[in-house]
Order: sequence, then C-alpha cells, then structure tokens
Amino acid sequence: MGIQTGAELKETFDRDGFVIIRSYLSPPEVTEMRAHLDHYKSEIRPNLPVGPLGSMKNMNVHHDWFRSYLEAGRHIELLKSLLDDDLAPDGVIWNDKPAGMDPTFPHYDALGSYREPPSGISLWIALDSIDRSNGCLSYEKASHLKRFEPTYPLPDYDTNNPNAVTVEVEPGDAMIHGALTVHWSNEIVDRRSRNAMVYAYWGAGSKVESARSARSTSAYKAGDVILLRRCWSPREGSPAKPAHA
Ligand SMILES: O=C(O)CCC(=O)C(=O)O
Repeated sequence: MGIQTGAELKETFDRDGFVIIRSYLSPPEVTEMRAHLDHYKSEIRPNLPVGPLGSMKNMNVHHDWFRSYLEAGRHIELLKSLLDDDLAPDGVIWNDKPAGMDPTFPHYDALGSYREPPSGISLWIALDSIDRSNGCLSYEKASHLKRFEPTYPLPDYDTNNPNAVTVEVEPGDAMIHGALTVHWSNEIVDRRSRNAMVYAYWGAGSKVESARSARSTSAYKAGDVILLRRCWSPREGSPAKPAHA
C-alpha cells in the first residue's frame, strides 16, 4: 500500500480501529528517539523506584524531550483528526519484552481510563525490527465496534479469530489505535530486543471521573492539560502549543 492521505487514514481508522504508517519516523528521527530512550535508561531510571524489567510508564514526568514529544509532537494534529476530538495527554510508555516479561495479553486501553466515556488514542512506534518471533503486535480488526468485558486480560479471547491482523514492523514504523481496539503481543520465541514507544491520549471531550483518576499514576489525571484542535490561518506558522486549562 502507498502512503495514505489523511482522509484515507481516517476512513481506515474508523473502519478497523487502527492504522499502520510505515516509515513514520525517518532513520535520523529513530536515532534521536532511541538516544533519548538510552539516556533515560542509563541516567534517569536508576534513580527511580524499581519497576518491571521491560517497561517504563510516565516517562514524560522525568524527561523533557519525551514530555514535549507527547504534548507537541508532529503526530498530534493527525491523532486529533482521527479521534475527532481535542487530546488530553495520558503518558509516555516504553515496552520491551526481555526474558521473564509476559507478552502483552489481549486487552483494550480504555480499561485503564479515568475518563468517561473512555475514548482515546495511542501512537505506538517501533524502534527495532519486531516480527512474529520477537513479540510483534496483533489487532482485532473492527473490535472497537464490539463490546468486551472490562477485564485484563480479556477472558477466553481467541487470538486466532478471523479478524486478527498480525503486524510485523521495522524501526520507524508506527501504529495508531483507538482505546476500544483489542490488541496483544505475540509469543516471543527469539529474544531480540523489541523496543517500542507509546504516546497515549484520551479524548478531551470526555470527563474526568474523580474516583478512577485518584487511582491513576498519570501526571495528567487532573485533566487540566488539553491539546486543542485549531483552525489554521495562512498567517500562522508555528505548531500548536498545549493549553494548560
Ligand atoms: O508494546 C506492547 O506490547 C504493548 C502496547 C500496548 O498495549 C499499547 O500501545 O496500548
């Protein structure tokens, strides 16, 4: 498939619940993101409470580059148009699958939402070649149009269902999925590194639910940072800045 226009991406996103953008990052952009990840792992993580081996959440809290990518990266306008909403950032996550880590079991992201309705969208970016042997992601096409139990992992979920799509990726490839789309990572048989970054957002049209937000670890759980959609005028040149409401 060639490069999809914004309208085609929106049609695919609305129909399937996810889109794949090959070579979303250029090789220098992959190198840059990886350098910030390496810096985070070597300089920041050692000073934080010990967390799971192959995953870090809320990286935006401790690292300006990741916070600014979350709040003002060039993907923001695309995500707003796919979701048809302003964005409320949730956090930056890194995932690898070293020995001892579980695969990502079938789930949908709205399960972790502290907003109602739990609409949301995530940008997932591969920094390595990730295929069937080292834990690539699969999606259930059109699962965002169905309703599943609010349980992680989804009980009795058939990962071989006819709508399952397995997506092998190269460094810089990206996927964007909605918060109701069921996805999981495939079983790892080859322990090659499998670095992936996730930039997660809720639809800002939803309301913060105070009981659930009290349990969230997101730095944005108060809901006071909104990335507003905007109308462009020919005289404007610079990208949108986040509004701290
Ligand atoms: O990278 C993974 O294995 C998990 C990704 C995920 O669940 C997500 O982006 O919502």
